[in-house]
Amino acid sequence: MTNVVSLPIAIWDHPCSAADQQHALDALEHGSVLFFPQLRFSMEELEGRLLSPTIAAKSKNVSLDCSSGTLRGSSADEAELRLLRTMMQRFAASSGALLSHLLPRYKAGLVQGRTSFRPVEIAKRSTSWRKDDTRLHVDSFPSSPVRDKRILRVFSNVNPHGQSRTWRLGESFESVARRYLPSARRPVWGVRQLLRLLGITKGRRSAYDHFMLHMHDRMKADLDYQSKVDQIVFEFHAGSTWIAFTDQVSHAAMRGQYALEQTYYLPVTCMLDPSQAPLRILQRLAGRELI
Ligand SMILES: O=C(O)CCC(=O)C(=O)O
Ligand SMILES: [Fe+2]
Repeated sequence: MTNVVSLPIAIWDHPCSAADQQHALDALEHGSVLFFPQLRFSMEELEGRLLSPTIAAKSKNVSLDCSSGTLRGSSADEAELRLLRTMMQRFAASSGALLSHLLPRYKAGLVQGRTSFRPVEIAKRSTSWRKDDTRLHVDSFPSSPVRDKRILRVFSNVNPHGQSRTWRLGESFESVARRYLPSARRPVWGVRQLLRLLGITKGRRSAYDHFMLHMHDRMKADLDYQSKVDQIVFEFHAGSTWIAFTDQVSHAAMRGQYALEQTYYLPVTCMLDPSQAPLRILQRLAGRELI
């Protein structure tokens, strides 16, 4: 079962003890969620006007590509867009500072992905079952293959009314894999090359990506599994932060409004113990390379 491991860190850009670093690395790589009950992301007074679901056009979140400054998914006016960009860049920088102090081992390999702001109440969103994050799943994105990389995400609940963000956390990655891998078909020859040529995937979808998508979909489609599998409910209170390898941790976001999230990609080879990576676990179970 997925554990939640708390750490008493309260400042984003502050040295961490060697003991905290070791504890954090170990917990994350073994599939726990790292929880920082006292690590609040503070918003400036002016940024209060961003706390409205209408900031996010029709999508569930606004996303920022920090390298180009491109914001997607917002219908805000110019002044609000500037505020939004500044706030999200500040969150991206804060999450980067936290990771560099807490997980220095990863520093050389981490690649920054998108930053997202999630101003819409999860429980009120309507989506297809495949995009429904209220169902337990491991992260895998159809258009963004990761191949030999992990997905590491930093979340912060910035709800101004004291509302928690409620997640369910399910069984270990290996248990999920043992359950759903046997029913997976091998990728059909040529299809992955075609997806890439047509620009449907950004880069080549590896066999690993193919099996991860299969698991993501089968978990979400299996309502019996959703209700019966061993799981816990965890409330991330307003003003708290958490980190997880979301390609490994079985998670579902049930309720909550106003969160920030920063995605990072980490090469499996940068892990202290790469044998814990979903890629290596699936390769072991499949008895072959999946890259
Ligand atoms: O917004 C959240 O709290 C998490 C949703 C989710 O499953 C994800 O972003 O992977
Ligand atoms: Fe997810």
